[in-house]
Amino acid sequence: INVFAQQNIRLNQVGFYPSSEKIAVDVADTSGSFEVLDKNSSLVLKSKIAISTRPALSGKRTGILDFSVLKKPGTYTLKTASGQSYPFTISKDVYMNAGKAAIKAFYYQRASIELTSQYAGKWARKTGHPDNKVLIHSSAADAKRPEGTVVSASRGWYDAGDYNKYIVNSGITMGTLLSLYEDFPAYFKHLDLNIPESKNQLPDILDEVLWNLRWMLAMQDPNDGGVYHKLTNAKFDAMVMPDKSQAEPRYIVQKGTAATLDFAAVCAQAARILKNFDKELPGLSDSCLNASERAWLWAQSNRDVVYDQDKMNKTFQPPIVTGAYGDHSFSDEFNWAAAELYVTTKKQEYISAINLNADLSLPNWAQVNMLAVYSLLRAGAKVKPGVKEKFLQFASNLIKEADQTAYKTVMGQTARDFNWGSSSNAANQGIACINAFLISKDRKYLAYAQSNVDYLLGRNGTGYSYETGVGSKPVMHPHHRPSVADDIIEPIPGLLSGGPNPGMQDGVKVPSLIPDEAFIDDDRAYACNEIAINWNAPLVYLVNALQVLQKQ
Ligand code: 9MR
Repeated sequence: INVFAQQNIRLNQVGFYPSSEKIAVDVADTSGSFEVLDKNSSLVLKSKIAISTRPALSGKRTGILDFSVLKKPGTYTLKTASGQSYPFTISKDVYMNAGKAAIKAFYYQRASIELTSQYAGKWARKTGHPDNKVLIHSSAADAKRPEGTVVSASRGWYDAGDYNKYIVNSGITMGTLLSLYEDFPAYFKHLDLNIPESKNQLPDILDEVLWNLRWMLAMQDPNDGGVYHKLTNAKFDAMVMPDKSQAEPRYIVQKGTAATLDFAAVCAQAARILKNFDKELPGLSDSCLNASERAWLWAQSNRDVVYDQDKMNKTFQPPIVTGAYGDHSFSDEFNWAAAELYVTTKKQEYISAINLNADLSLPNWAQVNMLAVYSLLRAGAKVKPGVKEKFLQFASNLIKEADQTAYKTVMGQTARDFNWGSSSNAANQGIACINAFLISKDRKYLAYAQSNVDYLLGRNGTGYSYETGVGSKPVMHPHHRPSVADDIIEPIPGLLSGGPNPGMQDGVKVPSLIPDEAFIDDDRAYACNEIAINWNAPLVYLVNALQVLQKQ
């Protein structure tokens, strides 16, 4: 098979549910017909290629192949004048593996634990970063915890391709995973991820989340309730395995308003979920709520403590030059923390603290209003009048021109979708569609959510599946220290590459500056091919939610 011709047909390289919409895109053919062949190469369907309503960001139109009428489970390929596609499957459990792998990726990101072959297979590795003796950095020092105080803050997930642990980015990540659990608890009751805790009474996804929650709890200053911004090396490590970078001292830096409120939100949400597991985890739910309310109080009297790393480095030693996650506006973090605290405690003071008058936008590490919206919607339409209507308006805008685009996806309606971590925009758009479906029961939103799964797994401007280990042409060289340093050909599976970003902030030249094609599968290219927990979490949500909903 001619691999170049295979790549002309862009499609979800995993496949489709029997009932879902089935679209592929031919970037070389815009007319004529296409064939669907079964695994014996027998013709099962022949139909016309339609030309896309709008050109792609490249300026070219594409051919749209719609074979939604095909519902019979099996393995197939598509054939056009320009080539033959990778094989794909139609089955009722089609995203089971992709969904589980994306959650399991968090296990591979665990700090402070050895990954044994029983759970990690060929990606077994030694313990990295025990983090039981980290130092209070000068920026975080006070009378009770002077500079150099030794603190234990073990566990947690590595943020991304690097080995540092950042509260702000953990916040949105945890909120997304906990929301997935809250939206579909029955599905997770028996989902086995083959992690060390799989045999206990807790759903595996919660066991995984607990690994990070316990670290987060250790990042709260016990003396005043404020939460430190991050636990980090002074500089990024070389591309080495976790156990090889442990000689570097690790620091806990300055407290901040964003970190404290994100922490408050996560702990409040965790508190209400863990209440159902008080027998298995005595007291943890109460501890979480207590931690959350103390954090909230700290933020009430520290409403505007920015984490400005450059400014910090002018005063404090040693300079810290790892990821900044420096947010400057906190109204959204106040909203999110207040919403989670309200849903958990039903105390009036929290609902009164929520102000969602600003325009809604998709969530990212610096903008978390939408996480407040999701939790308020889940709690019921009456909780905050107007929020439901406002969100449905947002959702209907979000999908407005998706059908006209060259790839027929919600993703990529504008070039602005392609910034650092663009794959997470696709996944978060998909989550918004899922939420729109959950509250409206309008199935068109499921089809739009599906369109972005298709985007992530191959129906896109590069032809890559952005989830490692999934599909026929997955990314193979993500900027991810263990995947680079472990001498194993395949990267760790289930990780989401950041995706196209013409910014080239890493200095690595991408082959094209067309926004949706500005990508290179190169492990030096951290601005387009790193992985990160806040990108993986929405992938986890989207793929697993569809797995639940499309079966119904
Ligand atoms: O995802 C972050 C992106 O929005 C920022 O533009 C970028 C530059 O500040 O940083 C990204 O986050 C990185 C973090 O700072 C350090 N760990 C790796 C993260 C993903 O690249």
